Amino acid sequence: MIKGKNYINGRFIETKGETFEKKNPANTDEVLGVFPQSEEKDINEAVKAASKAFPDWRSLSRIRRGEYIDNLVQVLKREKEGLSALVSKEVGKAISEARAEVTEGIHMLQYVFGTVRMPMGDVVASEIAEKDSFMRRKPKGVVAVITPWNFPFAIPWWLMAPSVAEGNTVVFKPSKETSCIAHRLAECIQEVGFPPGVINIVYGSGERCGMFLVRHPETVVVLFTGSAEVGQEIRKVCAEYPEKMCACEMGGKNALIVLDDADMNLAVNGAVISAFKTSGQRCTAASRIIVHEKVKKEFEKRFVELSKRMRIGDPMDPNVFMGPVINESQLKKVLSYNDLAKKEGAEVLLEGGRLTGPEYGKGYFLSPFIYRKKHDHRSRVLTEEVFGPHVAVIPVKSLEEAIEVHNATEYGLVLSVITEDYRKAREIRDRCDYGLGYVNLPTIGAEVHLPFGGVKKSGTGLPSASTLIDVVTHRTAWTINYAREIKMAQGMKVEL
Ligand code: UN1
Repeated sequence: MIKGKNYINGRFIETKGETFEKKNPANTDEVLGVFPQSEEKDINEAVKAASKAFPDWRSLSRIRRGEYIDNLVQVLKREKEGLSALVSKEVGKAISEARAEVTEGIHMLQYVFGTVRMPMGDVVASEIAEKDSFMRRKPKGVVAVITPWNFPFAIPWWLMAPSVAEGNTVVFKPSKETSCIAHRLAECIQEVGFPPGVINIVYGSGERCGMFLVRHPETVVVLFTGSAEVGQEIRKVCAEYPEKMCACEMGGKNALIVLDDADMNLAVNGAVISAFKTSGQRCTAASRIIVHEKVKKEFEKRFVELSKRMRIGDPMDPNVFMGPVINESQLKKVLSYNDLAKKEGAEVLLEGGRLTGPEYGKGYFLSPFIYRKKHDHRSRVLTEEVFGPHVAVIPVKSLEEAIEVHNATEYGLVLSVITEDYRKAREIRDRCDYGLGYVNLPTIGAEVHLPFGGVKKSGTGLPSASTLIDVVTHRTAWTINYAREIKMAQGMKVEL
């Protein structure tokens, strides 16, 4: 069992106050760790350490900062199997998915390490021949990183790696649900020997410590991934400060669109992977399958058959496809949406519910719930994010209707279209609202060197992963005159 301590200024800090426990969602008898519930004073201490570390860290060469990242990659690679097992246990995701997540986090660090020797700006011409202008990126200061439980390894690195490589310092508050993995990250960060204060980690709830981090006058950037409701609250708080900016990645009501010419194997496998990997608890998961009437019958039959075959159980068992959901409240939320679908008149294609019995009794296991429902913009189940193994099949009569139904939610994160017709795929590409689009693939599985972020209620228009550099640096203009006199642009006269 892990006894977690806040990691501030390069040290694990003893705290006396309240604590909270983290349990294994597949077996709630097992306590995985105990952590301090941090308060305002702990946040203040962490931000102070990050502020103090900023000037020296910023002064290091970008390449030298990158070397810390490279050293971190070596440590994380060595620890990969243990980290993957911990992710699987703590989140309940299948071990192969946990390994993929750790790989994804390492990829982000490798990507960032590569960028430190790449240009950090541009040189541009001036109207005046004797002038050179530079566009240079400068770090901003202390970055607050607040992350969700569903990707406790990869998302923190998507956000922290570019932040620190560019010369910022970080205070990281993980979800309470994944404090164990954050604690292991702190140990790896300490082993690498990052200068004290460059990365600080504090545990606790969003309300009791996350919001203090957002409100702290010295956190100039807030990077948040989580629900649209919390994201919106964070945006409002940030707007009260003159220079604080935030980049929020929030949920989705993603769709897989199966057109009338679709390859059925791609459609059916793509639907199962999109809807049920990580028990549907990815912001990239598809909870809507928009299917052309012509292929609906075959698609539904095969989709239900394949979903029934999915092995559900202990996520550490390599043959298991779907583990438990994260906690009791998530489980209840999914069940209430299953009920709501029926109340809204959905036709149930595969009944889902809580699994009981010896293999499941101690965890939060759910079986998949699949239903058919015609689109209706007033329907809550067809427009609200559920975050669980709950998926709607929505029949449509044409490409036109598929596009209309796709766009009829407040979200816009991921879409996928299954088609053999490149013209139809292009219509989807250009007319649908999304941040990540796929053709003949599931909606999940983005790679780190692409932008990751959605439109509408899904994001703030500042994608993370590779493009986060735009958020954590300020683009400055720097102009030098090589002449012995002053010559102005725009034809401005300077003679008196
Ligand atoms: C998330 O669900 O919050 O594209 C992140 C994917 C993963 C990342 C998901 N690479 O499914």
